[in-house]
Amino acid sequence: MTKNDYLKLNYKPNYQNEIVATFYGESRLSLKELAIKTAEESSIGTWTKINTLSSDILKRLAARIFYVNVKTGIFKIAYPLALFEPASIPQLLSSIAGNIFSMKAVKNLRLEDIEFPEKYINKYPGPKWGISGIRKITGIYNRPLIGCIIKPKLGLTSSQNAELAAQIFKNGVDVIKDDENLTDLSFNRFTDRVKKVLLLKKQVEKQTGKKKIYVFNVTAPTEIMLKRSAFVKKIGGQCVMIDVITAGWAGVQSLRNADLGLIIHGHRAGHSTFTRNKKHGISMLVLANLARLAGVDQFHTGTVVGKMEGEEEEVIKINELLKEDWREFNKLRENWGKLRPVLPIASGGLHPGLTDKLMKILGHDLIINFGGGIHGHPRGSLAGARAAKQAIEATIKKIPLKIYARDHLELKEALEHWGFK
Ligand code: RUB
Repeated sequence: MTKNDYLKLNYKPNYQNEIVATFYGESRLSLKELAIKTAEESSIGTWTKINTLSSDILKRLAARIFYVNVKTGIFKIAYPLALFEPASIPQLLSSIAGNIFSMKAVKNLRLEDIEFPEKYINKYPGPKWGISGIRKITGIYNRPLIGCIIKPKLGLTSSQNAELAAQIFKNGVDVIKDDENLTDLSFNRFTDRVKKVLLLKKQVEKQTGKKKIYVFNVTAPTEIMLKRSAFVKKIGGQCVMIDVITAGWAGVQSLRNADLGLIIHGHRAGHSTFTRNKKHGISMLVLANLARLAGVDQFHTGTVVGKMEGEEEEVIKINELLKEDWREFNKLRENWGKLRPVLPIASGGLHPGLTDKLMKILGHDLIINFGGGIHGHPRGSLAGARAAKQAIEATIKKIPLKIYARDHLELKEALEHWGFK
């Protein structure tokens, strides 16, 4: 085995037949040597020459490093498609995001981006509903969906939860969700919550003539999660949430593959354990790719202006990736095949005073989620729901929040309470 088996700087990747991964690396070795170790360990090689690795295997399956930039620390590797099992995110990650991070040679290593051939993409189901499906279900086409997270995260009984949801739905919110850690707890049993929420939601829909969505958090070991999702479906729900990192991509795929016809909401709690360090780990952009492949319909991607880390350029790029049918930012790439676009969710630390800035940055194809920004309103959650709706209305009408607040009391109170940007 020679270095040149992996290092092919004149090689032009074949985007129809290879998965291309972009890495950032730092090492006591040269960047080229780090790239070679990465390419070996993530495809077919190991730390020493092995007699079982024939020249034929090497020729067919060795990953090829075709780009190394010592100034930026970036290197790119093309992997033959034969290295990957179709439609298996676990197998994909065990290859290109597995052992490599543990190598002693690595000081820092980050999987920055990943590009898939269309034929690989098309083996995945992608979202069942996607943006157009969700908009069709809700009948909302010209504005972001207004979302609310029930707060406190944990503590309400199933009846309190259902009552609160019904009141918030009545006051203009389109989508209400369980928080990431609300699953099946002694004081709020999953099945009770589903029954009670859906009963009241039906009544509100009758009264208001508007379709509402409640997002039930089904996160659990896979077989339990599937049972919970089937229960939601049976009782007449349309949407379930899975914490994609803590439940794992196999769980997400199993949920999608069960094809229950439910909207799948992807929460990303825990992602910062490996996305936040800009030098090491896996980028949020890569996770967005995985979410779309696995078939999440709506996915948390960040707010820029809220409480969670996530820079403007990065969040915009992630949202564009989820929404686009064609990857505009690199024409060389393959498109998303038959996979539907995913609706981005802006969530975390949002309040009515931030909506115009948020929508200026991230546009209208969004769910805008408020937790504290509704339940922390000085006159309570119902006034908070109205304030959130008014803030989005004002932004859609291109009226400054401060002006709109003159004859919208709840918005005025919210702006006085939290300020605005
Ligand atoms: C929001 C909240 C969500 C975060 C997740 O509550 O707790 O779980 O949005 O973050 P609040 P992200 O509105 O009170 O801040 O969407 O960035 O993954």
